[in-house]
Formats: sequence, C-alpha cells, structure tokens
Amino acid sequence: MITLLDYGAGNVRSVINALEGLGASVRLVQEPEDILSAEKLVFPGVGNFESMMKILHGKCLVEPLKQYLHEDRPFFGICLGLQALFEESEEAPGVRGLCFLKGRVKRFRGNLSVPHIGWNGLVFEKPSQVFNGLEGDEKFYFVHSYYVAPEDTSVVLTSTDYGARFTSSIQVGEIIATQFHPEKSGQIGLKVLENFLADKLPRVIPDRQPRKTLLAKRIIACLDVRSNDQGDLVVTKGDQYDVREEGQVRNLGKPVELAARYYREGADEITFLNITAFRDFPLKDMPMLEVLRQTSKQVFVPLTIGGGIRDYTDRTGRHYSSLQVAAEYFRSGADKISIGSDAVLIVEQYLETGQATGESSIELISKIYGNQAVVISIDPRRVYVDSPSATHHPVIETSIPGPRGERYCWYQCTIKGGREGRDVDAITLAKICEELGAGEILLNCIDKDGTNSGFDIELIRSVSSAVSIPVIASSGAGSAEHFVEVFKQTGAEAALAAGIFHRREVSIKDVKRILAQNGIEIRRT
Ligand code: 1PR
Repeated sequence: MITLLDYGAGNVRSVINALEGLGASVRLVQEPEDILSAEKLVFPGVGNFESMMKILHGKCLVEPLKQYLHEDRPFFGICLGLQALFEESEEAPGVRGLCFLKGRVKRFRGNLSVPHIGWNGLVFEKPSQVFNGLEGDEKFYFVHSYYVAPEDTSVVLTSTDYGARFTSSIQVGEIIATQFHPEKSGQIGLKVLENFLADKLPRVIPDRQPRKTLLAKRIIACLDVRSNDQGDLVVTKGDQYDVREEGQVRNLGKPVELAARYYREGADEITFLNITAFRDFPLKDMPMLEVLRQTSKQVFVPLTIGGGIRDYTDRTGRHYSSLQVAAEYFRSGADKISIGSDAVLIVEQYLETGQATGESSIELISKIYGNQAVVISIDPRRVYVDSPSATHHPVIETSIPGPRGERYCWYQCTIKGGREGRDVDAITLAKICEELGAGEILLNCIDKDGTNSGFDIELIRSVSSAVSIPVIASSGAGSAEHFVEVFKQTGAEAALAAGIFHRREVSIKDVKRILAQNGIEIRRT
C-alpha cells in the first residue's frame, strides 16, 4: 500500500497510474494522520513553491510530514516534492520549506532555455537501491526552472548537467527524492519506481557513468483529434489545416491506440489537439477527457492537450473559467495544456492596453500549475510584402519568395484553427506569451502543414531566437533529414510531426537513428 500526497496541483494521475501499473494499491492522503500511518509515502509535486507550502500549511500537513521524514521512513519525492525538503526557494523568497535538508532552491541562469524541459542523463554519485537494473546511460524526463543546492553534498544521489552541474536527486537513509519525473520517463522511470516499491534491494551503482550529461532533442508525435461526421472521435490530419477529403473528415485511427503505438515506438512526448474545441466546449466533449484518462494509463511519457482552453459561458448562463477547463484536463492525465486562439486574443488586448491583466488564462494557469505546464500553440501563415516598410509587423527576408516574387514576409497569427487571421505576428506573440508566463511554444505553420516539404526554418529560427523558453518546431516534416535540418539550423528544442507518423512513411526510430548519425543527442529506447 502506497500513500500518495496529492495537494491539488498538476498531474498526480500519471503517478497513480504508474504505481498501480506496477501492482501497488494507492491511497490518497485525506487527513494529517494518513501521513503518519503510511508504509511508504510518495510526494509528487509540480507547480509553484509558494502555493504548495500554502496548501500544505492549510491542510495541516507540514508537521506530520516533518515527523515522517525525521523518523527516516520510506519516502519518494518528485520534482517540487524534492524542492520542498529544503529551507527556501528563489521562486518564493521568504517562504519556508520543510527544512529537512539544509540548502536553497535556485533558478537556472545564463544563456539557457528555461524551463529545463526534456530528457537528460544522470551522473551517479553514490549507490542506491533505486538504481537496480539501470545500465547508467539512460535518460529521464525533467521539467523545471529551479534546482536544489544542498549544503551537505553527501546527500547528493545523482547530478545532471544543464549549463552547470546541478543535483538531480538526493538520498538520505530511506528518503529519496528526484528532480526528474520517473512516472514520465518511460520504462526506465517505471523501473526506478518499482525499485522503490520493492523491499530490501541491494544498493548498487550502474556500470556506465556519463562524464557529462546532455539534454536530448525531443521527438513529439501529434494527434489532431475531432469528431467525424458519424460522431466518433478520430485522429485526423489536414493539408494546410483542411482535414476533409471528398467531403469527409480524414480518419487516420483511434486516438488511444495511436498514442500507445507512438509510446512503444519511442516518442518522447505525445500531443493531442482537440481541433474543433474552439466551437464545441471541451468539458462537454467528455470523450476527449476519456481519451486522456485511457492514454495516461498506458503511456508513460509527457502528454500535452490543446483545444478550447478559454473562459466559457454555456446556454444556461453557467460560467467556466479557463482554469477550470485546464484543471479538468490535468485531472484526466495531461501534463501540459496548450493554448491557441485565446493566446492571440490575450496578446491583442495586451498590445492595446500595454499591460497584463493578471487574469488571462496564461497567467492564471501558469501561476497555479507552473510555467512548464503552459504551452502556446501558434498557427501562423505567411503574409508576403514587397518591402519591410509595407507593414508595421517585423518581417524576414525570405529565401522562398511570394507568388508575385515578394522577398519579404511576416507571420500572421490566426485563431479558430486558421480560419481567422489577426493583426498580430508570431514573433511578438511568442515574446508576450513568455512574459505572461508561458513555458513553451508549439510553433506550427499553416503554409507547411501536411506538405511533407520540411519545416519552415526561417519562421522557427526567428521565433526561437526571440524567446528563451523552448520552441517545438512543427508542420511540414516529410523525412528524417528534415529533423536534422531543423535542429542544426534553428534553436528548436523539439520537433513535432503528424502525417508521416500516421501514414507510417517514416518511423520515430528512423528519425532518431538519423539524428544520432548526425551527432544530435536523442533519447534511446
Ligand atoms: O485554438 O486553443 O482551441 O486550440 C486549437 C488547437 O487545434 C490549436 O493548437 C491548433 O493548432 C489546432 N488546430 C485547429 N485546427 C486545426 C486543423 O488542422 N484544422 N491543427 C488544428 C493544427 C497542426 C499541427 C500538426 C502539424 C504537423 N494541427 O499540430 O499536427 O502541422 O503536421 P505534419 O507533420 O503532418 O505537417 P484552440
């Protein structure tokens, strides 16, 4: 029996799914006493240090947690569940943590994309029972902007390199805590959790020890989902966003089955886009929530869901906030939500008034669930002009001239799945969304979508060099070489594709093999 501390933020569903999948029974902490009666306690945390401590205090969980830790009983903390063990965090100056270990939680600085998102390795500093079965060169999934700096370095279990070397897990007696997410680290992450669940394993150190760890470029499989004309939820795929063929919605398979296939084939993340959610309120679209629930039971890599994240009032006048919509997606198994149309409207308002409201979906969701949980999906389209002075938007000089030979273009943001162009460009949108708290940019391109002609390198280069959050390159992948090109020629941290994977034209394994041959760091599965 595992006791799980769910203080209400982020996706604990995936931790529960991972533990139950390993045969454990999981009970949730309801009362402070449940902590002291736990046989083994798991404390997963994502989100914000201050709101976590506030909730722990509010629920009177701080004292029992401290007592449990000081009694040296089996404990596994994940992400914020590691940071909570320390005295304080730069994320929330003046807020005391659990103070079980001496030291502070610091923010990544320097010329790095922050958050640190993706698959990175471990340098093993001392033996542990949780390393049983590991070879040593595996990668684990990280997603965080802060890292722990223990005063007593003998507690450090593993280190990881990102800019500088930081502590990626600690162990003191029976207390183990990791900055990475074992529940989102595929089969190898499940192995670590299984070792924690097992009794009396020897403490070992893996044979292969990387000298320096490297963050892998991520390969993401994207599933555009909508109801077909018969009312079934299907994975579809557009050509420049047109998903109909001979009048019918293209049907490329069932969402849960396809996601499970991509997980087995080595996808580093899976993204679902509920593409008609801008007109159909997603909380009414229960099948999509069910798709997430079913997928998160069998897919142990990060899941992003987009579509319909905005405020909504239904016919009876009942109001739903974007935060409620996001919360429902997180509860159903999403790790990140992606905001499309609403982000454009938020940025338009920001440009008009020159200030943030503090009430937008981007601000509210990132405050509660953390920046890393908020992805902005941009759907831009090229607008060609003869000269930079022909528009007030930032232009690029393009190597792909327009239909009348124009040498310049800007990237117009659209809403409602490309149906409506707005007076905002993709670079400005990305910058303002970063300022408002977004943690990642999913950069589509309507001109390239479904064409198999390669990513829009000029667009991706412009946006990735304008922001410091990670950019996911999307739209147009037609071969494994296109992924090499996008990683070599732009600052993208991840690349996403749909059509070539759905139609089995190129496999995820082939993409990774070619990337590795070209010296690009990837996660092997
Ligand atoms: O506006 O917050 O409700 O979110 C709606 C979401 O649905 C947005 O993220 C938007 O990108 C997406 N969407 C809306 N309509 C469509 C459509 O295709 N008609 N799909 C759509 C966008 C684009 C990519 C695609 C890549 C890779 N799909 O995600 O998967 O272009 O494709 P490829 O590799 O085949 O070229 P909101």
